[in-house]
Amino acid sequence: MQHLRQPKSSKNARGTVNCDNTTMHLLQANDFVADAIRKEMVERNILLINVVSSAGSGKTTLMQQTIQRLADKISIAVLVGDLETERDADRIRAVGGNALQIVTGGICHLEAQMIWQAMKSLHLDGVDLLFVENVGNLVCPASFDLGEDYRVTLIATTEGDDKPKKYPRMFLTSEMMLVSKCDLLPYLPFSVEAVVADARDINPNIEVLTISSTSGEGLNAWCDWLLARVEEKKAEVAALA
Ligand SMILES: Nc1nc2c(ncn2[C@@H]2O[C@H](COP(=O)(O)OP(=O)(O)O)[C@@H](O)[C@H]2O)c(=O)[nH]1
Ligand SMILES: [Mg+2]
Repeated sequence: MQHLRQPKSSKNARGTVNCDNTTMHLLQANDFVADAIRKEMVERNILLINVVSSAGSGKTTLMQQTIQRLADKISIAVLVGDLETERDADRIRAVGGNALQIVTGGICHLEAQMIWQAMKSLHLDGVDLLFVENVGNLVCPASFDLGEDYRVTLIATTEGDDKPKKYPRMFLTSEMMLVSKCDLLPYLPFSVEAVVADARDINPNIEVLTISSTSGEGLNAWCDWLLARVEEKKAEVAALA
């Protein structure tokens, strides 16, 4: 089942090895807490999705749109990580979302321990879907399993279509790639075909949706995907009982 699969940190990008050094021990400790989160999410019957991307790709805007579109169908909570400020949590609360900000104080990614602590301060009773909006970059967050069921990577049309091959681990460890800001495609030298081909060369199983939080394109498909995953998780949890 999805939530019992191998930790993300055990997946290597092609042509790399894990060295038994300090970083490796840190990741092992992280995976230990990530497993505890996974178990808690099963007990609470909550789907956990880790949303990652470069800074400014449209994660918070997508969280806002998703909460508004699914408000009458499922209960969503958001943990959002940034180096400083509570701005993103404020934006999510402004559209009626249940959000808590994790201020990392300079750390470039979220770790499972941070999620574990923050979860205890978030009202999770009755929540169906917990989003983690990770700190914006395609590097460090790739290595830290947060106990998520799914990892979703946004790649904005404004970033250039060469990113999957440059930051392979993020695409290797993601189940879904959202090509965001597709409303800007007419103005940019960005090939959706090329970015999908590169991402699938790294991870043949990665699902892809092209979306725009501005025009609304692709958001119905995104919301349908989320609802299907929530239902799937509930069925898996029910089968365990
Ligand atoms: N044109 C366009 N702009 C977008 C879209 N989604 C977000 N933005 C803008 O991109 C900027 C960064 O968005 P934000 O959601 O804060 O990105 P985050 O840093 O990944 O959370 C903001 O100015 C948004 O208004 C989109 O689909 N199309
Ligand atoms: Mg944000």
